[in-house]
Amino acid sequence: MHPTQLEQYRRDGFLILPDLLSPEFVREVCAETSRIVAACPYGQDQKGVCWDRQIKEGVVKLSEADRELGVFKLHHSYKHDAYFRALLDRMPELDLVEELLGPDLKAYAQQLIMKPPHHGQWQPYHQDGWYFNYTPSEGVAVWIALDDATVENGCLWVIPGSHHGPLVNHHVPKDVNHLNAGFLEAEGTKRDEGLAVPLPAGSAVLFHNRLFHMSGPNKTAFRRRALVTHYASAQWKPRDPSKPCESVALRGRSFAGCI
Ligand SMILES: O=C(O)CCC(=O)C(=O)O
Repeated sequence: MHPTQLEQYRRDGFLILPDLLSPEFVREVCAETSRIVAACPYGQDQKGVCWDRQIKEGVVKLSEADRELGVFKLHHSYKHDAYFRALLDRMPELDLVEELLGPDLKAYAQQLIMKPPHHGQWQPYHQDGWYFNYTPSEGVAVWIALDDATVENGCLWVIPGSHHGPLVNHHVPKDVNHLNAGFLEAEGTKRDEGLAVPLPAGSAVLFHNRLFHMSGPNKTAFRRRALVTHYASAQWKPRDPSKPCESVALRGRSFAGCI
């Protein structure tokens, strides 16, 4: 990592990584995603395939040809699928992440987030560290656009520098219908603040896990997909040892009593 990139990451809490994935790599990940969704019964959450709440509640009905547009997330597909497990070791950001987190590196989460055309939901401002059962909250996410991500189709928004503050409480927003499970809003954030991070397919944003970030609704006729991998140090401890704490060792050592 260039010293100016490191300085920028420390100051702003995020860093743009242009052209991180080649167009071939992007196509491959999208094809593997289609394979997984095709094997999942319509509207039934299974093996990490999470259907949009509007599909499950029948608010939106899709034809068989469009079924893939009803899934909003593949969650931890590495647990269920050899391709996605192997993908964790192939991610091109690993060297950069190792520079930030040290040589004992774990993947803490793997998500493929899809915002369907027209009905793709808004995801409120949140801090990923609030969801994650490890301390210190110094983890890193790498969010890679698999389609061109624009303001219109729901790109990421960030509040630069917000990672300098602590983790705050999150709650279910009361004024939003059909929000997907787990979409919480960080207290004290305003919905009209922040900086949009539009990215062409294959480019990425790396960000700190206390950075407030959100994504808007998809108002276009085209979906917006992103591959997000979250990283932590194998030396960190579970925040609540009584709760499950799953992670995958990628590099270096593992430690007893740690994540
Ligand atoms: O891709 C999105 O729409 C939101 C992603 C996000 O907030 C996250 O990965 O924590």
